[in-house]
Amino acid sequence: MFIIRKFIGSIILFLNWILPPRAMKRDSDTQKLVDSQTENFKLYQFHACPFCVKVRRAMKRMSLNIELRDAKNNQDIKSELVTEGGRHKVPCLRIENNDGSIKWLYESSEIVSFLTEKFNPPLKD
Ligand SMILES: N[C@@H](CCC(=O)N[C@@H](CS)C(=O)NCC(=O)O)C(=O)O
Repeated sequence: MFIIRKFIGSIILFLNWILPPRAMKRDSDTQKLVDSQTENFKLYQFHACPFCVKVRRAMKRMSLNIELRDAKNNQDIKSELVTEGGRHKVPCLRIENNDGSIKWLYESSEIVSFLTEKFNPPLKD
């Protein structure tokens, strides 16, 4: 099972590498503003997890510079995720709000929707 997972993970990483998403371009002031907004976000993730690759690709598409935290190999980060977030499940986006409150957002689709709504909302008529 471990070997199969490792094999699938490697294929996903390889496909991700040969088919990188196109990053959106913003003018530098807008990108700085976006960077300041994502400064308080941290993505807890595993390098070869397909759901994490999905979120990282969405981040790349939207040119979001969000700190990645390795919850597989780094024991401190892993226990932070479990004790503060509540579950050892990745991906998980740690969102620190301006008032200091913290939200731990699990589920890749939820994370992608949250980021898309905030940084790449669909055009309205
Ligand atoms: N439905 C979840 C699935 C996430 C998931 O299954 N993540 C796996 C890694 S690929 C995980 O965190 N497993 C916990 C563990 O290995 O301890 C999502 O879309 O985010």
